[in-house]
Amino acid sequence: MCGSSLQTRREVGDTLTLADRIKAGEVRTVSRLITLLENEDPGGVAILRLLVSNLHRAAVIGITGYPGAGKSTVIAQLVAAYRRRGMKVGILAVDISSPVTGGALLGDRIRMQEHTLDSEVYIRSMATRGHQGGLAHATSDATLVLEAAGYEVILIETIGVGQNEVDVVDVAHTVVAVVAPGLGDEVQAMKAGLLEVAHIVVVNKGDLAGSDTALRDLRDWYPTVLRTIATTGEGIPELVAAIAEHQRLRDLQGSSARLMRKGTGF
Ligand SMILES: Nc1nc2c(ncn2[C@@H]2O[C@H](COP(=O)(O)OP(=O)(O)O)[C@@H](O)[C@H]2O)c(=O)[nH]1
Ligand SMILES: [Mg+2]
Repeated sequence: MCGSSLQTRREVGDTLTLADRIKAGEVRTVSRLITLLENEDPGGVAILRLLVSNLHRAAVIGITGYPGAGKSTVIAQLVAAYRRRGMKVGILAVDISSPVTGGALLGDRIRMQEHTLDSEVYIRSMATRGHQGGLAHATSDATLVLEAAGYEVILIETIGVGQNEVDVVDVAHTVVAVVAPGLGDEVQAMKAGLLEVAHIVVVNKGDLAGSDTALRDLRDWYPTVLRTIATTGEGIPELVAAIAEHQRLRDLQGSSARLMRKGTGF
């Protein structure tokens, strides 16, 4: 009896210590907790419960699109832009193709290289052995961990195919769909799917032939369509501004919804 209550006390103590380490932004503990949550570990869930009571408000931005559209390159540019503003940035790469080919992840590492030595940038590829939808769940949990650790911007990279990905999109406040010219059929397919949930559409590879046509075509369908050349950074300030504007409108809507609820006594 006595032994087990001691044990429990020690476990509670561990939980508190780990939670404090996360709040202090200790990167190793952040990684350890995300792994526990990927494995649906009850101890990890207990720590997360402690953390969510006191969250910072991070901007959570989903970057979706087909492989090769330039998501990672756009993200590397966004990271640079947010770092110039002194913000702490977390990146979650939810790339279901990576465990199969390994290639996408390697490519991402190369594109993110300049940021990997920056202690204010956290990069993690997500994996889960859990049930269907587990990836979306683990990503949502990881977002909370990063918020608790003081990350101010969280970028989630996903491939825009499959139900799992659309679930991940639910985690993000602002969803940016990245398309590239020359992927004509895929743009058509995306119109019926992921583009529907996107708040901002980016035609990347604006230096390639066909980008004008893609822009014109998409502007018939979506209010916010931007052109970027992620390899040079062209169009990135406009994308940062569009994301900020979307978050501002969303926050306004959120507070007016709260006011309405107050007004009607709910
Ligand atoms: N020409 C051109 N190539 C680009 C641009 N953005 C990315 N790329 C290239 O497209 C390839 C795929 O980019 P990546 O960011 O890995 O795409 P992801 O699979 O969507 O993450 C890489 O070789 C990039 O260098 C761009 O604006 N113009
Ligand atoms: Mg990528």
